[in-house]
Amino acid sequence: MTHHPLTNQVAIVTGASRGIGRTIALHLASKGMKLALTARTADALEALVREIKAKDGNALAIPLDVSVKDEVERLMRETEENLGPIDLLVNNAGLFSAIGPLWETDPENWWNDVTVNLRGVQLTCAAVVPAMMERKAGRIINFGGAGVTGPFPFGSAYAVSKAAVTRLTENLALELERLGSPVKVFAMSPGFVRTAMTEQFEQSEAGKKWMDYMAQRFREGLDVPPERAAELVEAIALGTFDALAGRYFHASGDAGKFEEIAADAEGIEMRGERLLRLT
Ligand code: NJP
Repeated sequence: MTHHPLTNQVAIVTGASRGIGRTIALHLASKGMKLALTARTADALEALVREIKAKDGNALAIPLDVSVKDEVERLMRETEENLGPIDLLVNNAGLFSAIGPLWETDPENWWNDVTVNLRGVQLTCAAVVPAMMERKAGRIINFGGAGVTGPFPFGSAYAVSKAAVTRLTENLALELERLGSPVKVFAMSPGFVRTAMTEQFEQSEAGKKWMDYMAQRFREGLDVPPERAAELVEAIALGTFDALAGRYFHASGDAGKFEEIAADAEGIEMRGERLLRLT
């Protein structure tokens, strides 16, 4: 394994059992990071840990539900006990199951999407920030998505939860800054990626009925590989965008422009870009 500035740093990746989170985990492991991997599906996490270890990486599976406070607190404890202080939290876990017009979706299902997407981020951030503040180091990346930059018809629970996560991120970044903490928080979109979450647009009854306008992107070849998200996570973990904490990044739109964006930090701040605002 080649030496990399992230080698031996500790990261938690939520939602690592499949899709984008799995790709991020493999990418960070290839840079030598020590990983705590979480999701609800233990088998898939264990298989990923074996795959990482087979390539001389260091990873630990901690299966749990990110929306349950005690379990999230256990995640932080077990990570620190087994791997060391946490340098990076990647809040990638997400759920999109309430598909359809608001009045036709099951209200419990609707709230469960919001609970996983928003409460999950709230709980993990709240659990990890005190230790990061104490050590005066650490970065957090929260996943936004459709609904952040505009409406997302037939995906209202998902949209409001992702918009809320983006506001939570800016809020938290400002709170840390005002308290003089060097801990940095960012929001990002992975772009449109073929995963179980988006394949339901082609495969489930509700997806075919209501989300064909999104499945159209597959037919037009507009989906992007999950590796773009992993590359953006790596750049954020390296501190590339520390001057832009609290703001929103896009794995596909920003690809190949990391240095340009970082160099324009003052301009981005002056123009008020990459923030959730009314125009
Ligand atoms: O989704 P998927 P993606 N507690 O469904 C886990 C965002 N995004 O990779 O618990 C703990 O393949 C679940 O594991 P399991 C998106 O909103 C995507 O596409 O075992 N973990 C699995 O590992 C999400 O935030 C696109 O079922 C829970 C993972 O989360 C992130 O990217 C576009 C959990 C979901 O894997 C990854 O999405 C965009 C819980 N309660 C944003 N519930 C895109 N794909 O195009 C679920 O803008 N998980």
